[in-house]
Amino acid sequence: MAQPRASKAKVVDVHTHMYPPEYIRILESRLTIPLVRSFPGATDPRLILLDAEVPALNVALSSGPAATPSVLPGRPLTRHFASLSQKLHFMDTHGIDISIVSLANPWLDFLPPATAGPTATSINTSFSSMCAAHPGRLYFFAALPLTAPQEAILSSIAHAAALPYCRGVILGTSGLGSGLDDPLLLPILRALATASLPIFLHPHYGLPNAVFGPLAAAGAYGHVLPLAIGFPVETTIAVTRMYLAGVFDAVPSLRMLLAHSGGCLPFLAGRIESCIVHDGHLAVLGKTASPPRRTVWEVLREQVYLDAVIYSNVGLKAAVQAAGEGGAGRVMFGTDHPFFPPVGGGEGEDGVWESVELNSLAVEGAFGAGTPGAEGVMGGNAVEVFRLFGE
Ligand code: 5CU
Ligand code: ZN
Repeated sequence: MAQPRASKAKVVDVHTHMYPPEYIRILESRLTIPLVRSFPGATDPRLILLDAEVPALNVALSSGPAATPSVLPGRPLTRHFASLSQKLHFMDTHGIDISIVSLANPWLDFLPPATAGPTATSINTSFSSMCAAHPGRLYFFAALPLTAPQEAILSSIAHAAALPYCRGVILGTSGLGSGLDDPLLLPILRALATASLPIFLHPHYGLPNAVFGPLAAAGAYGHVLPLAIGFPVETTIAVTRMYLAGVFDAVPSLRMLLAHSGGCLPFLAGRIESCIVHDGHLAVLGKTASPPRRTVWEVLREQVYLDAVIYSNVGLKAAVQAAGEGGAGRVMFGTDHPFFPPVGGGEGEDGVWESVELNSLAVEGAFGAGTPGAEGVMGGNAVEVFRLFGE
């Protein structure tokens, strides 16, 4: 991909994150994950987010305040995470016309109930101001204070819906603490659907560290298992639980954009559907349901969009097929910036990122460069679905 493009079709990044400076200050003040820590000898402070990074954090902390740990925990907190000018530079470098920016994980999930509401207001207002400073180039998905009482969450939704550049909300899979199939979450999901705010569903919690084994805990496999396997499996389980609990039927106007092309859903939807049909209890419920039970495939095609952050045309084709006839219209390009920078950091971060190229090449590989399908996935679909018409 990269500049300059002959085509006038818009390129839109629907999966791109920032931490506004006030959020970084919260992370700097914390003693448990998520947190930001500086270590002697390291160029950037370290951003430590995931449970899988706790063993390395503990080793680093036990080496003492003056010592450089042999393995630095987490990832560098580069200038890309909080800087708006860096986001715009990244967009320009990669030929991205419009970004729908979202707070990165773990959002406000860890905040005490009393501070979650005001923090959501402050963060969403910051995103709104960033967008207003670059009209037509930036929109955002708002963060919700899910640990706060229900009234505070509902007021936060109303606040977000009234912000002119807000195009949805970003949510993790924990819901109010018991997942997205929790009946107590239904009023929140209904409020989002009524406000026409789609959910961008994004993983964070992954799988328990024990699943990955002792070598992973000792750092031998880096971040590969939690990010490449834990994240997509988390998304798959969360959405399947919603489906099994009937959430999509209870809130039929709810729309969701799933990160990383829906995790394993495009590949596993057939097996999920077959397991339902062959499960005595669910099969009976399905046959007597009125209106008739929609299949997993139908829900995917009616209420779900998928991003194209999958890094290969094999995965991308599966996503497009899972999205059904005309499925290319439900799949949208993203970068996951500022995660996955070029290895080595420094000046390289100002150039073209391999992680972005892999995703744009996957779109070209799946559809052919410059075809209507490719242009839709690269931006046209997002313009329509998220109404990115420049207001
Ligand atoms: O590299 C990572 O850990 C991440 C992350 O935490 N969140 C994300 O969106 N992408 C990559
Ligand atoms: Zn992401």
